[in-house]
Amino acid sequence: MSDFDIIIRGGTVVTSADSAQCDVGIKDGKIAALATNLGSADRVIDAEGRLVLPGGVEGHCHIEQRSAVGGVMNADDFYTGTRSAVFGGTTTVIPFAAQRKGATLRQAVEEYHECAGPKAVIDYGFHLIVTDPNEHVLNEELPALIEEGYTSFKVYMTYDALRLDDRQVLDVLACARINGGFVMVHAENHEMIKWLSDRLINKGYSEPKYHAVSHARLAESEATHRAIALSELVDVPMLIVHVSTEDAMTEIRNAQSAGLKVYGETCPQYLFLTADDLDRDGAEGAKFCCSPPPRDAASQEAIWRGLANGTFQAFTSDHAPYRFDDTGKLRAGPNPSFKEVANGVPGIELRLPLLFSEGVRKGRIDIHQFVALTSANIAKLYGLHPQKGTIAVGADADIAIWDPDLEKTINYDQHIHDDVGYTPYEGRTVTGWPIMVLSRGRVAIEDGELCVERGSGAFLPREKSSAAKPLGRLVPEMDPARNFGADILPTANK
Ligand code: DUC
Ligand code: ZN
Ligand code: ZN
Repeated sequence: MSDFDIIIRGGTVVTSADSAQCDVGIKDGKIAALATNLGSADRVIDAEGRLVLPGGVEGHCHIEQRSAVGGVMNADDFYTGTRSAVFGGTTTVIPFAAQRKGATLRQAVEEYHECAGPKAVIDYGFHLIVTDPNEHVLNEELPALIEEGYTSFKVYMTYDALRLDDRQVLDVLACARINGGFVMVHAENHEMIKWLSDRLINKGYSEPKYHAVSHARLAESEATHRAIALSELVDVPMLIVHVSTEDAMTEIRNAQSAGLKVYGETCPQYLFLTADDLDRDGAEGAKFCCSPPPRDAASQEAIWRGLANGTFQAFTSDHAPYRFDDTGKLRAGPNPSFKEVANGVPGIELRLPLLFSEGVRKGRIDIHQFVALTSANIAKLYGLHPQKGTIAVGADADIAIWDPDLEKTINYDQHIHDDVGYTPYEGRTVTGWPIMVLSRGRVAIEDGELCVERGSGAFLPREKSSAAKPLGRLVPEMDPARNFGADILPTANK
């Protein structure tokens, strides 16, 4: 009998912390040894000249979810969404189980499990989206679901169908503090966006490009500032998702400098697209409508700085896929107003290659930062580390073997495996691709083929994250020693 099921031989093994020239021994789906001269295996994979990286952990994607604008169904189901992810070197996804208004969180979780179980080809967890934080949700459902491994949840400060007001956000934060949940926030000022949208539409400015005008930069930075203030008031950490502007990033940076546990996430669309993409011919601009919208070259440079200097912990795709037809972006007709276009761009497959090519190859970040931003940090933030996000003895054998020099000019039909029908990154030349991917020790991608079955991905209940632990630093008004003894801080026993 062989010592291992698989040995990956001769590659450079890289984690968020280290690089080593060593072999990887895999047994029963786990990494069993890291050394040279490992002995025998049923299969030896030659990784000479290759990088052996932890598989990507996708911390923000929407799969089989309906849009906030118009209730449009995502283009990808759990088969095509996870297939596309794994072709791009990602081995874990954490999409959302979104509470429908009037329905329970439990119903959402059950519905998304029914979708994912028979279809996912790689491992998955679920964040929750809380749209109705009523007493039952806050006191019964969320505490129970957190204990069952749904340890993170997103709240929206905008969208009529999803938004919470500040008081509701505070209620969710209090619940997170008491139960060890981790809160993600979509931070945009709802009234600013609505007011701008109404004025634009009333004056006849309805093409997709005006989406970028309606979602003003100030709407993002103001809401980011406010969200951070709410988090500080309750002393509960928070992650601001899909940051697109320098000003919002600076709010996060300032909070971090002040010692607050505020985390930041950004996405490829804020590095590689601009508002000018929304101004393409006809309705083409609708392909690039997402919220917040892509901004400009100066914003892109700022976001790169935030990736390099550690302001951002997570680089995710925010894959929110809609077809460019009457099932998706054009549901309201061939020339929809920007108000009628489902918000979101696809990117789950190109997330890693784009960052590798433009970030690592061009020297903006190093390879360890790349692993941290795309895999290790996300696994840590969401309670999956060290099972996911690293190459270490005992971790799941989720591994992407990269050819750092392989160059491709992106062509949707040739290179992309989602069900969207287009990529916003068409025609861009990218250097460095995952050429072989293992998921829990199974060869998932080889020679450009998917080698794992529908439904073979496993659900991942997640631990409570240490990132979610309160700082223990109270503002005076919450501190009984300084607030005349008022006992109002949400804690586990109250
Ligand atoms: N927010 C997301 O997180 N994804 C898509 C659209 C949106 O507003
Ligand atoms: Zn969002
Ligand atoms: Zn999203």
